[in-house]
Amino acid sequence: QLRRAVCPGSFDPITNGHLDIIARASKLYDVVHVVVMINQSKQGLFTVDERIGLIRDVTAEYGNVEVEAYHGLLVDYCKERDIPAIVKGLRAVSDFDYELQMAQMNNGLSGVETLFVPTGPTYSFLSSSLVKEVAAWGGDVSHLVPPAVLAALTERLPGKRRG
Ligand code: COD
Repeated sequence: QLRRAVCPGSFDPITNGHLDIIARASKLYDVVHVVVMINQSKQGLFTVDERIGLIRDVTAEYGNVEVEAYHGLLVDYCKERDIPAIVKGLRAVSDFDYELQMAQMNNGLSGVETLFVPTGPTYSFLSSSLVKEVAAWGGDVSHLVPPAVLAALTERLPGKRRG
């Protein structure tokens, strides 16, 4: 049986921090499911389909990453596909509190395990929301996101430059 894990998130958009975790998970598991969890109360910069397209684009080289969207509880996604593990990145102590709560809730709901991978130190300050804010003001984010994401950001945010 193939060993599978899920890397869930909003991925609005995917950053080099996400990609680092996905790449490392792809070495540990036979198949990594990257899942864009749909949150209807959160309006994204990119549509769910656009996010999926970008993730597929930048993870294609790993060869064992599958990308899709899911609307519902993460534990239900795992149960439907018989996936026993969630892999999450931890950036700092500030992530730990909320991530621990979710890990314990998810384990209590279904028995699914959460494994934490420490972020690469160069990505510990990196989040999709900061990337969007810096890019919106014309700041350079080329070292923080893959080239395809940089191009998508530049196209989506051209009018918001400072001035
Ligand atoms: N370095 C390392 N890891 C990172 C970095 C970075 N710089 N940035 C992000 N990550 C990792 C983290 O593990 C993070 O959790 C994950 O990538 C996704 O990040 P985001 O910002 O795209 O996504 P979030 O934090 O909005 O995702 C939250 C979930 C969608 C995973 C969560 O809300 C969820 O599971 N929702 C589904 C509904 C559900 O089941 N709710 C009950 C939860 S108990």
